[in-house]
Amino acid sequence: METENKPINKPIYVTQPSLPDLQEFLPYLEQIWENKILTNNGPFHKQLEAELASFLGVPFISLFANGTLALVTALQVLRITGEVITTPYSFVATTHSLWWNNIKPVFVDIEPEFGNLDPEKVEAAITSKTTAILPVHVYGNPCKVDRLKEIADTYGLKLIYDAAHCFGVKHKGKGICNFGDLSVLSFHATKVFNTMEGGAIVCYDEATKKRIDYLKNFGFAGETTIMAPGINSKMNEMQAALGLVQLKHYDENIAKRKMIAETYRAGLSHIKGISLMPEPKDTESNYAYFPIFVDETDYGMSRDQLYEKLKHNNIFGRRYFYPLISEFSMYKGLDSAKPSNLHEANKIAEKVVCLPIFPSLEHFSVKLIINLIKGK
Ligand code: T4K
Repeated sequence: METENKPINKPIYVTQPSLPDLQEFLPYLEQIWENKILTNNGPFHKQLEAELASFLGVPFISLFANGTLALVTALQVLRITGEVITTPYSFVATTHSLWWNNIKPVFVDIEPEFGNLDPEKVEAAITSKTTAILPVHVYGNPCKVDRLKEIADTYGLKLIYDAAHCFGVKHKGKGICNFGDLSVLSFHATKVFNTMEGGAIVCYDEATKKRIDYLKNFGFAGETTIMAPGINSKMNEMQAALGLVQLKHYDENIAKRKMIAETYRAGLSHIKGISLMPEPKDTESNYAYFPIFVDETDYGMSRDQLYEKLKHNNIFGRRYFYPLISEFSMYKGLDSAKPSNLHEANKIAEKVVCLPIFPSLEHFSVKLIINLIKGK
């Protein structure tokens, strides 16, 4: 009990990257120094693609320097143009990937339970220019994948999932990246599986995998053929080597995250004015984020007041995702960005705080955070 009230002297951030023991990584570095292959589909890159495809239970995966470039490329590989339906409740990179491809984002509201794009509102936003839907499995909670597929199939639209939050998540007995036409992952430092920076596109056939590989390497399709003005978004050998070591520790890290999530859930479930997202059905989670939602009237303190109180106590939660993407100046002028079109998204963006969750977060810190929220 004593430890639970110990003040926190060092800041605790929303996350802290997991890293393996340096000794475990050094032999990989020695091998890179030895063979002098630093990038361009080197041996560790190939090995990580093979290991990840098997680990995630997906047919093909192409590694990237980061998730944002993977999103930009995913849209290009399917030749997406015109208008794309997407969610405002995400990290800006989701919509920026459309902007970089000169595609008009059309924001559709979210469903309140998990904060994901509401399929029932998608059809009303489809026009003759719509070519694709770009939903996000936000916080790692699966979208309504069957309904979204049904809509995409009916209207002849492509379905590209921003799966940046859901590395390792399983849904309905299979890897979450098996839904849609493509899925895009992020291996950023803040993610459950990190290669410092990194990302990937998951696809289902060899021809698409080849085109993705061309696009991330300037468009080279052989020594003298350029198939499109591709970019340089390749993952390098150091990142890939780190990924190979990180993968060995994935299960133990997720087990630690799960324990933290369970402690939060038990400690925060019955506080008036604080609500939690339910645990998604038919899903093996990765416990990437732990969002809570503050109702000012019932809790007696606004979300921002709680956020500041936590900060004052060295706890640096984050308001993911506030402001909504639709509120940023480059998107605000769009018709679909109007708050009246995005009622649920606006509501939860005003209430959310994501609490610290990462494998090395100590039990006493979790208890202290719970007690601070309880007002003890
Ligand atoms: N789609 C979605 C849905 C995404 O969430 C993201 C990225 C993307 C696409 C794009 O993928 P990438 O291109 O990034 O691969 C962070 C991340 O930078 C971003 O990757 C992530 N989403 C987003 C949700 O969160 P910030 O601005 O909150 O990061 P930052 O630097 O403030 O980090 C948060 C906390 O983590 C820090 O307060 C301290 C801790 N931290 C962070 C870093 C980078 C560390 O302890 N060590 C570190 O190295 O955006």
